[in-house]
Amino acid sequence: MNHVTTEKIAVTSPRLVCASPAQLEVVLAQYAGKILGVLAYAATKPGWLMGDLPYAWVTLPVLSEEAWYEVWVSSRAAVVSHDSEFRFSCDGSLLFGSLVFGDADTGQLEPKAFAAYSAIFDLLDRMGYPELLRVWNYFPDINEVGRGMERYREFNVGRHEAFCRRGRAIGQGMVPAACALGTRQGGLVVCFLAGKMPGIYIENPRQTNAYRYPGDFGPRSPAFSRGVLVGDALLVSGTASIVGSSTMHPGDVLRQLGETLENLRVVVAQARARGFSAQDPAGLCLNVYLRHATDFPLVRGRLDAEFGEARIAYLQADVCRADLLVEIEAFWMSTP
Ligand code: 3EB
Repeated sequence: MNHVTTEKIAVTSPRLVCASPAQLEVVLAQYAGKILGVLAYAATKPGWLMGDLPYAWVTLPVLSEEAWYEVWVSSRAAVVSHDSEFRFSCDGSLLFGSLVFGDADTGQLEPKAFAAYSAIFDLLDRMGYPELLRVWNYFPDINEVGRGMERYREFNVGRHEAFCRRGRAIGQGMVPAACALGTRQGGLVVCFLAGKMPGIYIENPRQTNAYRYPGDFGPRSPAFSRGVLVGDALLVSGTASIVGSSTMHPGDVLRQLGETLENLRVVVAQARARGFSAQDPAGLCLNVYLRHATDFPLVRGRLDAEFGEARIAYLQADVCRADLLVEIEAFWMSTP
């Protein structure tokens, strides 16, 4: 007699705890054993040692604090492992990892992006967490022209190629939520959240799906969705002043901000139609990336009025199109 057993995997919802340098030690102690990984945003190398945890230092100036830590947490025990170039942690439902290629400021970015994504896919397949849910991409000189092409476009070619070579269809929209920002130093930093089960991938009807952007934005389209629902948590990709596939309001940061907020509202509305239910602004975390530090007071004024209780980090970064002045990514979880 044949017994077909289907393993039932309880999906965990990721949690995000944001910490200033003064809060970090307490947060790490409070969530010990459940931490998936840490993104450390700081212009100068943070002195704090993360021990064994998967973590990445993102070399961006933080405008609102000295440094800013995103501590990704599971509701279950998370086990840290090492495997070739990776440090990652798994909770039976989610896997978080980071990959740093030290020399991304020299040479071509396309093969580095291809190698990074290929290595990530190999790890996920090997570990049995095949679904890429959310990716954070940071590398220097994103708007500089490399070998005949802007480096962000080179990055897109390598990323796209890695998806295709590993048989991961892009055209059906099973692509992770993501962000891609330019740093001023350091290598290619890629952090990723993956799952045993796919997420619910969200698109924005005001915007062309990024994986269908026309060829004027580069020879290969960027492989990301506008957001992903993982359990009851919503992870919104880097969102900017783009309607259709065109940049709106070049040169005007406040109007770009208004367009970005409208795009964020639409992504959240799309997620609600697919079951997202968090309402409490205290469960909302935003990263606001500004091309020019001088725009910080103006943008903060507007966002303070818009999002009272949310945790907001302001970072100075190059946005992946030279005419974009602001980009916002969001995480929203239910509060108990
Ligand atoms: C955009 O909407 C703005 O290449 O992974 C936002 C989020 C952007 C992710 C990526 C790029 C990426 O096209 C740029």
